[in-house]
Amino acid sequence: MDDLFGDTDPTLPERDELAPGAVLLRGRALAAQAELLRAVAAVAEAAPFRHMVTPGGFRMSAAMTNCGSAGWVTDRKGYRYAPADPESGRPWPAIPAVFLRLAADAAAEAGYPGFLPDACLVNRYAPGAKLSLHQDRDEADYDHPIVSVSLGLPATFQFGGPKRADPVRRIRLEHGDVVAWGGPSRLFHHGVLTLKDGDHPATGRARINLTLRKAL
Ligand code: MD3
Ligand code: FE
Repeated sequence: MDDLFGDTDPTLPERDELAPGAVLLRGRALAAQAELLRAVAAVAEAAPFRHMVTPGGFRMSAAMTNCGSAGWVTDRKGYRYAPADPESGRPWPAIPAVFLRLAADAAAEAGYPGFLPDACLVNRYAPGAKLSLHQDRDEADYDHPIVSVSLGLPATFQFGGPKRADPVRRIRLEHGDVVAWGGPSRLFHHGVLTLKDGDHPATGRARINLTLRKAL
């Protein structure tokens, strides 16, 4: 089923160190995919996906929501972690146990034992959406890794270096792939190229990405 769609190419290694500290665990989320997607739907019921605006006034093409004691937000005032959803004024929903379990297991497998995230940004890409090259630096302590989980349509991920002008590699992230980004790679530039159209059995015409973080 997954291979008919091109997920989990058996010729690719299941553990791949992309750069020092960045470990791709192919297919690591497949076993929990149904539970993960149900949990995403429950989070989005409490805190609906929305298109946020950058400080420069651009609407982001990926729709976003959060769970955890803090959620990443952007508006005309800047980028930050906020304890409540600015749309509702209510605290973000709790991080589902299945997210925490997968993040801790994957982080440990990648060499980061004891990872306990307090924030999870959930990105939803429709065909045509992208995420420009950026660094994740709104967190308090860069010694903690970030764990990302990709579900649904495949994406071409761009992975650069510590400087914006560093050369970028292109990496395909598929349904079920989990990556732990820590150590030297924690502050590397990265982005997602414009999502190609497709229809995935698990998500339809969408890609969902979870990024689990220790923000506070
Ligand atoms: C490398 N999300 O939410 S996940 C983001 O696919 C973000 O939605 C992308 O970049 C997405 O900030 C990429 C892979 C990822 C996440 C965090 C990283 C790569 C990273 C942090 C440091 C280095
Ligand atoms: Fe990022």
